[in-house]
Formats: sequence, C-alpha cells, structure tokens
Amino acid sequence: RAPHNKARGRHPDYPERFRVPDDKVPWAVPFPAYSPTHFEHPVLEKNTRVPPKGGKWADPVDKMTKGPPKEMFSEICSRKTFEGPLAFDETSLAPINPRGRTGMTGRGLLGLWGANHAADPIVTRWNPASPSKLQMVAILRRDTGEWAIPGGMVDAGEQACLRSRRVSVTVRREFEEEAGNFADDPKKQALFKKLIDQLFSQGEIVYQGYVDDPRNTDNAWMETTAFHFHCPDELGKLLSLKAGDDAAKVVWLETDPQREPRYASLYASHRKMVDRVAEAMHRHDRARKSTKHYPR
Ligand code: RP5
Ligand code: MG
Ligand code: MG
Repeated sequence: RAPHNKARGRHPDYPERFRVPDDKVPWAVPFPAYSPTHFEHPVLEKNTRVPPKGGKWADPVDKMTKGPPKEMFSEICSRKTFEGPLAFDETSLAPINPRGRTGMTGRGLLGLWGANHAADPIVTRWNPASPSKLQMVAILRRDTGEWAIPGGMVDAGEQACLRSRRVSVTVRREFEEEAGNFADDPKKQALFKKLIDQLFSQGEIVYQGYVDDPRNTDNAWMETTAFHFHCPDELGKLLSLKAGDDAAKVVWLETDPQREPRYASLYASHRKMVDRVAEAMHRHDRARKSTKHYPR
C-alpha cells in the first residue's frame, strides 16, 4: 500500500493541517508529537441525515467525542471498503485512514465516517489529428482548480450495494453532468446521449480502492471504482464535449506528462489510474502494428 501525499497537502477550503513528515505517515511508526488539526466543514452540519429521513448525505457526529455516535458503530463496520478490515480510534470510535496520518481529524468536507465512494470514467481516444497519441476526457475542477477525471460521488442510496452495475449508473450520470452539458441544445444532447450509450455499453473496471484525495482526513477518505471506456475512431471524432456542474472546463487532453503539464499534475491520484490505462493501450497498439497481415 503506497503512502499518501495529497491527503497531507493543502485544500483551498481547509485550515492548515498538522505537518506529517514522510517517515511518520504509517500509524505503526510512533509520533508522540502528533497533534492533528480537527476540522469538519460547516456544510456537513447542514446536510446531516436525521434518521430515518433520507436525502441528506452526511453522517451525524457526537458533540462530546467529536466522532461518530456510538449507535453508528455497527453500521460503519458493515460499510463497503476496498482497503481491508478497518481500525478504529479507541476514544472517538472513528475509523482510521488505512494509508496513514493526514494531519487532520474529523471529516473535513467528506460526509461519511470512513470510506466515501466515488466512480470515475476514464474516456480515451486516439487523437484524430495525430493517431499515435492517446487522449482522455479531462475536466477543470471548480473547487481546487486542478484538471481531473470527470468523476463523482456514488449517491447515498447506491453506497450500500457497490456492485459494478450500480456504480456504472454513477459513472454515466457524472460524465453527462460534467462533460455533456447540452441541455440548451436538444440536437447536440441527443447525439451525445446516443454516442455514450454505445461507448458506455462496454467498459472495464481498471481500478478499485483508495484515492489520495486532498479532502481526506484521518477519519474519512475517498475510494473509487474507475472504468475505462475507449472510443472507436468514428465515435471519438463525433464526441464533442461541454462542461457543466462542478466542471469549469472540459477538454480532450494528451496523456503525455512530458508534453502536457495539465496531465502531469492531474487531481488526487488520477494520474496513476490513467497512466496504467495509457500504458496498456500503447502496448496493445504496438502489438497490433507488429502483427503482419498476409493477403489470402
Ligand atoms: C476523487 O473525487 C474521485 O476519484 C472522484 O474523481 C472525485 C469525486 O468527488 P467529486 O468530484 O464529486 O467532488 O477522489
Ligand atoms: Mg459531479
Ligand atoms: Mg465530480
């Protein structure tokens, strides 16, 4: 398990974290001076679920312990995580970040104690103008101003059953919201929907697990299911994009860190996920080109 970096860094809506040096990230390494900043963004209080009413997305908090209410313990234990059995803080009963210290306790901007699940669509095509170059659909996030995969949170109702069919609902919804905002142009909208019906009918899960997200804390963190959808040449040429929702811009981005600084510095651990896809695509392409075709 790789230690996290962005989860120890800055977020524009967070106070300063307690600094955690590289060697002190693992919980197994003693760090007696560790005094993390406690932070829960005010948006959590406004969106706290009051059982049994649904609709809101944040867990309650125990005002005394600043952790989850005791009654929630078994529910938190039963929640899905890709990071193996969870450990809990003995005093606050809050789940502990499986990748180590972040310099912050509480949940920051994340609604759930423990894993907060997202889904990420990695959509690629060979650049129509330069077919040996692989491009991906990338958005500019409004919150941090970083380029990212157009992913999003799995809806509250979908949290319980994170089977790939449910998650693929999220992945499509998020792609439409963030990269296909054609509500003002019914013709373009219809074409976009038709194309992604075809594109999203064949996807592959390429990653499931922890995301090194700048919103993570010691007690709440992001996990994702990333899908890869590759556009066949014609579809790739036709698929035009328009940013919406929490995306300020959307582009076809070259997946080459040497030539494309926006790709080199993708949000959270998105670079790692797309690098793997790009490597596999290039490998595949080389193998295809080296196969000789003899006329019959
Ligand atoms: C990342 O945050 C995930 O990989 C996903 O891309 C994103 C989901 O959060 P929002 O885009 O909804 O803020 O950790
Ligand atoms: Mg979204
Ligand atoms: Mg999003």
